[in-house]
Amino acid sequence: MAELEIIGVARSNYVWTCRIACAEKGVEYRLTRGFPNTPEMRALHPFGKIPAMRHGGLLLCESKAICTYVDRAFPGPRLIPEEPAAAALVEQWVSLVNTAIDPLCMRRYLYAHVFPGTPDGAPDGAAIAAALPALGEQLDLLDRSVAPTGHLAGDGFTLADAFLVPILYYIARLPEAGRIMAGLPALTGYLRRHLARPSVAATEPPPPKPR
Ligand SMILES: N[C@@H](CCC(=O)N[C@@H](CS)C(=O)NCC(=O)O)C(=O)O
Repeated sequence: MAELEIIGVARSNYVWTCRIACAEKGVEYRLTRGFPNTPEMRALHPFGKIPAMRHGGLLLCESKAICTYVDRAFPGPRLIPEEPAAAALVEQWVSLVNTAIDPLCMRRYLYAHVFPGTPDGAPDGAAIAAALPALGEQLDLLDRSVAPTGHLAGDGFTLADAFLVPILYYIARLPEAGRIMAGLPALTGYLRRHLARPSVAATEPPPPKPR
């Protein structure tokens, strides 16, 4: 079978999700460096985002499409279950993570720390403060949602967890989110357990460069 190639950079939460999906399925792949908003990525993704994927003649972008393809094209444990109601719950959480949780936690809150656009490169305190009320609400929701089973959808690891864990990993290291999460034992335990999962531990990105 042709080699599968994921194009992007390891630090991207969406690239990490695709790598977790491959690791869960036991799919070997090559990670090819590709940076967002470059001509190379615009040739692979209409908006120049990462990741993209190549497999034989198939070129795909969008992490959900890539992970769903990997799940269906290869044997191994299902990341989206067969059973319609269970599958729908996974789809629901993947959608909530991608349309609400990533935009707030990563694009607004984390970016205000790491890509602040301030003259001296210091974190954007006003943007961080503005994000905190909604951040607290989202983390609280996630804490309540993972409390019953230790997973986001159903009682086993699914694609929903593969989308959420990289986001939590990044924000838990930041002071405000770290403080909020310290008061949310179910979510903290969820993150700790999933970071120890072999597919997640084996694909953990390199540590961020010191500022
Ligand atoms: N909906 C896309 C989002 C991918 C995405 O936002 N990737 C980020 C890196 S984590 C990116 O390429 N950002 C560059 C930009 O938005 O300009 C997916 O699920 O793959």
